[in-house]
Amino acid sequence: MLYDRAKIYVEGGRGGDGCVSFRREAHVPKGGPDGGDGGRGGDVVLVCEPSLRDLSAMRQGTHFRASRGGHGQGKRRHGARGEDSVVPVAPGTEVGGLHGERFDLTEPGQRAVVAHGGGGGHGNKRFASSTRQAPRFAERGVDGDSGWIELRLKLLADSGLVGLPNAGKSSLLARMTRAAPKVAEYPFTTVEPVLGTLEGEDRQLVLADIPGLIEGAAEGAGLGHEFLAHVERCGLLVHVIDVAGDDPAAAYETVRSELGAHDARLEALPELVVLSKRDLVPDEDVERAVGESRGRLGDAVVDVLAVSAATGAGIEELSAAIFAAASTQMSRTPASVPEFEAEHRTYRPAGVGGFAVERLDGGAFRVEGRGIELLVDRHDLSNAEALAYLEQRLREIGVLKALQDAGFEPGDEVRIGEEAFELHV
Ligand SMILES: Nc1nc2c(ncn2[C@@H]2O[C@H](COP(=O)(O)OP(=O)(O)OP(=O)(O)O)[C@@H](O)[C@H]2O)c(=O)[nH]1
Ligand SMILES: [Mg+2]
Repeated sequence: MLYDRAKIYVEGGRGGDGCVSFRREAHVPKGGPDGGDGGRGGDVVLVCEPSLRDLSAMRQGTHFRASRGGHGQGKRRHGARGEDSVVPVAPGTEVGGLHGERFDLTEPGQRAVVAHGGGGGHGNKRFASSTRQAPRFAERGVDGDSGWIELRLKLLADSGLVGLPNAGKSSLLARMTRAAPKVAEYPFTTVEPVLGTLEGEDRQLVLADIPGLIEGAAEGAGLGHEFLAHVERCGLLVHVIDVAGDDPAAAYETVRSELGAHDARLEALPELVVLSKRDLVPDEDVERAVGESRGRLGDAVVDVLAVSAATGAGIEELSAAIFAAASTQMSRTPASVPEFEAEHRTYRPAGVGGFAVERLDGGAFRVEGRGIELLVDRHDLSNAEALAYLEQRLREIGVLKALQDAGFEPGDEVRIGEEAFELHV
C-alpha cells in the first residue's frame, strides 16, 4: 500500500513560566528582583526526508508534541527553549497548516514549522519600575499552537505513464527501468503508483506508472482518480495507447478528457504519445497508425512513437525522447522548483492587536481579542500584584476606556478568554 494521505495532531510546546525571585547577598539586606524569563516552547517541524517513500510512518503515531520551555530561575537565569518535535516526511508531501498556510516539502532537508511553541513568560525582573521596585509576580508561559493538520503526498516523478488499463504501461516501466511492477492481461493490474528510474548518460529521470484510467476516472471510477494527483508534479506525460486495441483514437480521447476533468494543469502538460505492443500488428499498420496520430494531433503533442515492451523495438528511441523532452521542458517543472518556500511564516504573539468589548445579559462585560486574551492568560489573577499590573496594562491599551464607554462601572465582572474577574478601578 502506498500511504499518500495522513492526518496528524501537532502541538507546540508551552512557554516556560517567568520566575519571581529577589537577589540575596550577604551584605545587601533587600535585593532587587532577579527572576529570569521562561524559555519558548519547542516547535513541531516537518522535515523532508529522502529515505521515506510515503506517509506510512504516520500510522504508528498521529500525535506530535514539542517540549515545553524551561521555567525562569533566580539570578536572572532564563529557562531553556523547549525541544522541537521533528517529524520526517517523504519528499513530495504537501501540508495544509493550522492557519491556512500551505507547505510543500520537495527538497531533502526542507523544513516547515507546523506548530509554533508558545512564548515564555517574563520574570519579575522585567516588571521592576521606579514605582514598582519589588514586583512579586511574573508572567506564565503561553500554550503553543495546536490542532489537526492534513498531509498529502504527491510523488516527485519527472514523467508519468498514463493510459487505459492494459495499455502496457507497467510493461514499459519494467522494460525501461529496474522497477518490477506487476504485469498481467487483465485491467487494473496496477493498483498504486510505481516509480522507476530511467538511467541516462549524465542524469536520471523518475518515471511513475499509475493505475489505468477509464471514463469517469476523475469522478472516482476505477482506481486512477486516487492517483491522478501523483502526476500533477510531472513535467511530461507519456500517454500509452495499445496499437492493437479496438479504437486507439477513442482510447486517446477518453484518457485526455479524464486528465482535464481532474485538473486543467494535467491537460496542459507536454505529452509524448506512445503506441504500444507494436509486435502484435504488421509493421505497415504500425506506420499507418503513427502517421495517422501525428496528423491528427499535430503540434499538440511532443511526438508519436511506436514501441514494443515485448521485443524492445522503439524502446531506445522512447527513452531518448523522454530525456530530450526533459531537457527542454522539465527545467521549469514544479518537481524541481518548490512552489512555496516551506518556511514562510514567522509568528510571535507580540502586539496586542485589536479587541472588542461587549455587554452581556446580566451586566457582565466580555472583552475579545487574541492579544488581550494572551495577556490575561499570562497572569495569575489570584495574585493581587499581577492583577494590579494587568489593570494598568488594560488601562494603557485602552480597554478600560472602551469598557467605560460600554457602561462599565467599578466592581463589574469582566470576562476575558477563560477568565472572569471583578475590576475595581
Ligand atoms: N505482445 C505484447 N504484449 C504486451 C506488450 N506490452 C504489454 N503487453 C501485455 O499487455 C497486458 C497488459 O500489460 P500491462 O503492462 O500490465 O498493462 P498496464 O497498462 O500496466 O495495465 P494496468 O496496470 O491494468 O493499467 C499484459 O498481458 C502484457 O503482457 C507488448 O509490447 N507486446
Ligand atoms: Mg499496470
